[in-house]
Amino acid sequence: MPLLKTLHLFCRVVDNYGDIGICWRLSTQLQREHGIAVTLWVDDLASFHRICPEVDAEAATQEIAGITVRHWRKDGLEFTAADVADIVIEFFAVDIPENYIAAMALRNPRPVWINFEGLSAEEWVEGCHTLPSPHPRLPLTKHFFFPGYTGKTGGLLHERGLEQQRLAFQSDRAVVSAFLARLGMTEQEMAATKVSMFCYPCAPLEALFDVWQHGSKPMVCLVPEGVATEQVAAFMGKQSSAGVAQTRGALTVRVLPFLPQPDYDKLLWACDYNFVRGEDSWVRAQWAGRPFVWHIYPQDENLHHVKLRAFLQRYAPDIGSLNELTLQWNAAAGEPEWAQLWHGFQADAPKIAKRAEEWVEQLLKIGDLTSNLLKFCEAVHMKSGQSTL
Ligand code: TRH
Repeated sequence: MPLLKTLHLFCRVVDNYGDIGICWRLSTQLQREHGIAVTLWVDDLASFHRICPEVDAEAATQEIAGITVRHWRKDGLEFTAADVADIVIEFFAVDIPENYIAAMALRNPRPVWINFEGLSAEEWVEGCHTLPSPHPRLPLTKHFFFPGYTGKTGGLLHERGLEQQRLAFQSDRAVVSAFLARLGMTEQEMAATKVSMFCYPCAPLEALFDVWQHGSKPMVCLVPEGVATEQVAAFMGKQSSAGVAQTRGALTVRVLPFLPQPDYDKLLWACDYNFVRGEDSWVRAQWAGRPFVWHIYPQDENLHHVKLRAFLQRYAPDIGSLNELTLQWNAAAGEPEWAQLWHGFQADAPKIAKRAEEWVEQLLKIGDLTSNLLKFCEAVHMKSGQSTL
């Protein structure tokens, strides 16, 4: 039996799907693999519904896959000490309600309070992971928990059995074909080089479409609905919805429905190359063991370029073509010559594919984030010795 049995996770959707995507993944893993009773407070059920169609975007409270999901409206919520969980997580430094914090201070024992941070490959993360931050007035201490790439960080989210599922899927051509056929792909498209595309609207996708269109080998680019809509419409010659495909030269662009999270994993497993973005799809592409290009979430003053370079330095310092294509994709270097960049990347494809597989092995050694998080929470709980007020 776990020492700490209940957990409240507070998620505010700043934009897009990464905030809720990560919180949902964490919640399900805590519940399924560790038997924790999770309540997920989230302020945007419509975004949640897109990655998890079981979600009712109108319900104030609902039970999904054993997790209590509560629509987090800013006002009108009352909390007493009895409402507070053993572990309280604020995601990406979200402000949890003041009256909830007051109730935390009255609870006996006090909860373990975690600020769950964003993923970065930068070195400073090791120094900040698990740091305490005492509340200025109340007898409460919050701890920072950072995902990361070394044993001195929290590691990455990774469900038990994920690796076996991936390998079984990727080694069974019939299963892969059945999955792609379900997405509407023809056999001819399946035989082409398959690329999945998930990027921010500012990505220079038209330039890549142009290179692929004039390439010598057939390529299929699979774009979930709502992604890069302008560039896709320009290629298609019209606004396009799920199910629409258009071929020009060697390139077919196919619009897919926006997939439920588990199917998105399968898409990454099925494709030869994956373009991913933000945080969660980027991590899933790493677990897919296939070559990927990351479009990082843009920040003011190009701060994200530092984070991008830190990752490339860790991931593939010796593969110039991958570095160059990724930096150009993120407008982080020079004047792009897209045909040259893509051909360089393709020429190195075997090396890049090998690195992708080696990287999975390396990451698996760190242990999964959810187990690391619970171990840390238990240690904080034991150390604080707060069995009584
Ligand atoms: O959607 P993102 O850009 O999300 C975020 C947010 O912008 C957030 O504010 C920021 O903090 C973070 O990026 C860095 O990209 P991300 O993180 O990859 O999240 C996308 C989620 O959507 C992920 O859980 C995978 C999921 N997804 C599907 O379930 N189906 C799909 O078809 C696609 C394309 C994605």
